[in-house]
Amino acid sequence: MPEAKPIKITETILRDAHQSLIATRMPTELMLPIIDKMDKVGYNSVECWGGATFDASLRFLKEDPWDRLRKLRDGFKNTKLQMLFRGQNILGYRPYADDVVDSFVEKSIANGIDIIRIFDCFNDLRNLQEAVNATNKIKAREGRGHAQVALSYTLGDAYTMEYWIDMAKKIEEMGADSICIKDMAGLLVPYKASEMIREMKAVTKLPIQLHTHYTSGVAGMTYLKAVEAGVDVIDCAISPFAMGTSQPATEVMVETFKGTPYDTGYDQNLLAEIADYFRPYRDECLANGLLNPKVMGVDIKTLLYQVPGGMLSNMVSQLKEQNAEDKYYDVLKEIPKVRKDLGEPPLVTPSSQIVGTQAVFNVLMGERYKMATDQTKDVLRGKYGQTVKPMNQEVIDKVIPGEERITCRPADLLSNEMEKLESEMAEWKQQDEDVLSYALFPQVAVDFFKYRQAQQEKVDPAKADVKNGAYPV
Ligand SMILES: [Mn+2]
Repeated sequence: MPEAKPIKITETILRDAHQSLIATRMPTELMLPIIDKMDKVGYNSVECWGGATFDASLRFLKEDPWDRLRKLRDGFKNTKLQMLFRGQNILGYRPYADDVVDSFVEKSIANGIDIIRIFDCFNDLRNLQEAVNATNKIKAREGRGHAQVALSYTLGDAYTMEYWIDMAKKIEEMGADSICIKDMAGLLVPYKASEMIREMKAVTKLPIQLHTHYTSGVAGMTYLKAVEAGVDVIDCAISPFAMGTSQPATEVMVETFKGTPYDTGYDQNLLAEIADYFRPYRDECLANGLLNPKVMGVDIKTLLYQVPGGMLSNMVSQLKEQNAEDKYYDVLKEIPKVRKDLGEPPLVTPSSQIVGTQAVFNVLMGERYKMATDQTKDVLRGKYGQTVKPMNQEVIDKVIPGEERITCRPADLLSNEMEKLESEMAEWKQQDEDVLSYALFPQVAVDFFKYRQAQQEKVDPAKADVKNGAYPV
């Protein structure tokens, strides 16, 4: 038996679990009553914030995501809080200037985040450096803040074991505190995980965390092999919101390693109480349709098409809108071709949406790239960064003929934005953080600000004369 090495768990119930299963709709008031108990488990961290939680809070729940974060911080006295951060895209869908990245990192930590998991949809490390630097600056100043760099795991000709090992070395060199292998579509199979962790451990001293989804049905076995190979932390979800398109269940992993050198030491009775708390909410979500039993099973197509679940559901709704649901399999076949044309990037926000939408266009228009989205054009221009493989020259010539392409770090060409953003939204500003909400989701944030103001003035926003800025009192 190897020497004792308790495995650590990041609990995802407050972020990825409900993002993956119920479209990120869990409200703050449902989270708060269970925080006390969650705080006693001894989790490595609780993941609770990211792009989708931020967007859904403002858009659908009419909540201030910053306020949620502060409330969670208040409640979690002993547990680290973790967030997901899209590199230079922050929590949004386009590259931002460095001053916005710096400000967002600073405010995230100031409002309660400890660990920032930073990824880029192209694995272009230049797009991660500013966020890592910003985190390290705060860590040096205040002793809080941990920059975790995540590699978006994917399959393809370019993604050899040498590629991943080389990336691990570079992540250590760039000043990160830990590495995450982020397998958003559940593509990492058990023996591959074993090999990858072993080889990474041989080249880096940084702790390695593994994040996967149960979509393809292998996740539990993948964790088992990864733990045996020396992984330090695994991402799990408490059982009522585990499995399917979410993570392996926390209690199952805790039980798996009990009495072994990897024993987490977590209290199963305490975990059972936490599960008891979330189970009625799961039942409620099943009853009202928010939780679709379809996402709870094994979807082996994910291994065939390598398309993350969220991207598939987006695609289906785009086809529905066009009354073209019969084109589903044509689009599925087009996706890997578009991905190749665009330099074979991983499929994760925002590249997943860009590739998916372009594939839908290519099929519906009856001619490939007859129409290209602005985002496809920007990818071809190099504005999202460098892909691991070159992009298709024929497609470049057809979509952006004669245009100059960017080869530098894209944010080097962006001038500071904070001042301009603030001046655009000044009338709504009640806290510095509002400028950042506006930066990420301009329209959605303003709608929320109007709602917030109406609430504060006790006005029914439905009756407000938004157009003329007049509110009946
Ligand atoms: Mn995930």
